[in-house]
Parts: sequence; structure tokens; C-alpha cells
Amino acid sequence: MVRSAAASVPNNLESFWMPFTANRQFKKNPRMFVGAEGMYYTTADGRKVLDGTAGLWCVNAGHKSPRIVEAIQRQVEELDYAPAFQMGHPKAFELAARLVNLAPEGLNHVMFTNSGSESVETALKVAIAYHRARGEGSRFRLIGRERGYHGVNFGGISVGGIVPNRKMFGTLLTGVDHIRHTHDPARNAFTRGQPEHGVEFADDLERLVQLHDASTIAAVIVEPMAGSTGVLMPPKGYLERLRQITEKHGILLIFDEVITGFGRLGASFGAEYYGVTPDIINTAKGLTNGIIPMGAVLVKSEIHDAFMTGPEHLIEFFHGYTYSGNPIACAAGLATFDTYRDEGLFERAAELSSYWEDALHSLKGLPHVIDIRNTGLVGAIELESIPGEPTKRAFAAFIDAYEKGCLIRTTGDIIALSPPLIIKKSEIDQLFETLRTVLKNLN
Ligand code: PXG
Repeated sequence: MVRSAAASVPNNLESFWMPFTANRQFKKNPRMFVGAEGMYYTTADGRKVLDGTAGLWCVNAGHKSPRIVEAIQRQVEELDYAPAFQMGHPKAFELAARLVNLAPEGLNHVMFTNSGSESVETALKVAIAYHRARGEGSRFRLIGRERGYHGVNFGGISVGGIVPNRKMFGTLLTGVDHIRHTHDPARNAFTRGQPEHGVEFADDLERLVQLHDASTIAAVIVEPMAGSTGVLMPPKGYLERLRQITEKHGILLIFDEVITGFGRLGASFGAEYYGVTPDIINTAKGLTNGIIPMGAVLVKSEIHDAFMTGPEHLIEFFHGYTYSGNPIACAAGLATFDTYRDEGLFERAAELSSYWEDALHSLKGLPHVIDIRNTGLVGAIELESIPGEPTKRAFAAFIDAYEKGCLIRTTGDIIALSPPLIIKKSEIDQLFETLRTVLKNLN
């Protein structure tokens, strides 16, 4: 029997196996968005919900930002798709150049991808291949960090350090090791900005160098500020020390800036905000304001140049995606950059961050709150878990906040907040007053 594509199946929630979702819980009581504008979503039942998470840390300029929407519409009319391999189109080159301009000095070359996960895989492959291209093929090991999140593909979960994301998937990549995480609530709870204690956690890399020998290590990958695991700021001096140790041993330093890029911390990148320049930066999310999937990997000139040898008709690096530098995504990216610049959104995030910090830390003392942390327009509230039922308390907060008109994110028993950078002070007040009520009533 031929089934007609036109025959729709209304109200069928079964077919779609949703990502990172409690599917059975959701389908019993679905939470559907049908529209969005600026700081607010509209739900299927016609309510407005304040976006406290910029979608999933990506809609930095707010929803349906007009110039981005128009740029996409224009691009669809002009050039829908151009082959990504052995052919080009102007906007990919323009966007790469704009990205290099925004990035720390020295990161002069860009590869495009379609997501944060693909950016991670790309960066890890470049790192290993770079050492081989310059005659040090023994450097194959990749070092990640406990509690790190680097997307969901095999390389990313191998260097990642979030246990549920790893434990079901077999042996993962070989030759991977992890430095310890930096969470130290006993010394650092309720810190505003960077914690005082923990620079020495970077020395864990020296331990791994002792164990494996530097000559076997290709790269270390970390999030400058760890987002998905529940927002962990780097202790003061920590990133600087990681930079010193990697430099000393000829190990590449990769910053996974999928969350920290594009104004989230009140600067273009975490690298700029923390004043530490890595060899490779991964991005995605805010690159196109979340409208069209796109990621990018920025590399230093010496990495790029190491591949530019041999006969000129030969491909230099055997990697890329059908949609690398897709014209629609590039148009979205260019309009996103224009919007960030003309609306001064990175500066706005920096200016608002102290108001944000005060509002967030005013929740100290509410029931179950065991830590509060913040930087830029990022905040986290860590709750004490219900004994034997981890994640349940924060999930209840998520549902209650949603019903009260605010979208928040939870990971474990940590509430993470990362609003669009266009948020107003009155909306910051709305978010934290709602959370105050939610937390007061939480079991
Ligand atoms: N690296 C980092 C640092 C990320 O935060 C990825 C890679 C993967 O990106 P893609 O585009 O493949 O999803 C991410 C994604 C959350 C949350 O609420 C975080 C992410 C994604 C979804 C939810 O913490 N980070």
C-alpha cells in the first residue's frame, strides 16, 4: 500500500523520539511552543513564557530578530544551496572573515560545521592530524575534563565527562584521558564570578603528562566556563595555568566555546573574557542566533599552514560536511553579526551582568539552595537533591516555573539560566521573582 504523504496524523506524539527528554512524562502532559518573539514564547494554549535560557543557549539576539529573518528570506530567493566541496559562494568567505575579526588574534582560519557536536569532532581531528602533518604522529592522545560537555558524537562523549552521556556507549575512543573537574563547593559556594580557590586543579594535566608522556598527547579540550554540567566557572588563574602547561609540552589547547561564544559572558568569546588564547576555538549556537544549524572551528595560522603543502591539485584535509558553509546559514550568520554589532549586545550583556548577579544571588537562603554561581548573563542555582532521587527536585522547579510563565533549564539538580542578551531589567525581575516563588514552594 502506498501511503499518502498528505495524510496527516493529528495529535500523534508517539512517532517523534525526543532528544534529551523524559519522553513518557512529556507525552502525558506536553509542553508545546507555537510562536516566539523577542524574549517570549507563545504556548499552544496561548500563554506567554519568558525565555530564561535563550532557547538552548543559542538565541542570543532574541527570537525572530528581524534582520536575521529577512536575510534568510532574501538568501532563499538568491541561492539556496551550493556544493560545499571544490566550489564556493561569497557569503561563506565573508562570514569566515567576520568570524576571524571577532576572534582573538592569531585564530585566522575557519572551518564550518552544522552543530556544536560536529565542531568538536572537527577540532579533535584537526588536532591529531596537525601533529601528524608536521611529523609528530605519536601525539594521538586527547585529554578532556571530568564533567565536560562536548556534544554527543563519539569523539565528544569520549573527551566529555558527563557519566550518563558516556556509560551506555561501549568503549568510546581509545587514547583518551581526563583531568579532574573544578567544582569545589566546600571552598567556593556562593562565589560571584570566578572562584578564588582551585588554580591547582590545572596541575592535574601535569599528572597526565607524567603518566602518558607529552610526546603522546595531541590536545586538551575544555569549556572555558563549563555550561551543560551546571555552570562551573574557571577558578582564578586556572585557564592561564592550563595555557602555560600546554604550551610547555607542545600540547594544543582547544576551547569549546559553543556556549561561551557570542556575548554570553559579555565579550565576543570566553577566550577574550578570561584573557587566555587557545590554539583552536569551537563555536555553534549563537553563530546564527540558533535560527539555522551552524557551527565553526577557528584555528591558528600555524595549524592551518601545516596542511598547506604538497601538490596544489590535492585536497589538503580530508574532512567536511555536505552543509559546511550552507548559504542560508551563512546569510543568517552575517545578519546575526550585524545585529550583535549594531545593537551592542555583547556590551549590553556586560553592562547588565551586575544587575543580573545581584538578582540571582538574592535567592540565597531559600529552601534547598546550596550554591549560586554567575558570570556575564549566565547563572546557576544548585539545589540539594532529594535523597535517593537525584534530578527530581530541579525537574519539579522546571515544571512549576514553566507553568508560572518562565522557561528555565535544569541539569541534575542545578537550575541553569542564560537569557537572550536583549533581556530588560524588568524581565530579569520577572524571572527571579518567579523563581523565588517556585523555590519557596518546592518540596
Ligand atoms: N560543546 C558544548 C560546550 C556545548 O555546550 C555542544 C558542544 C554540542 O552542540 P550541539 O549543537 O551538537 O548540541 C554543546 C551543546 C544545556 C544544553 O542546557 C547545552 C547544550 C545543548 C543543549 C542543551 O545545558 N550544549
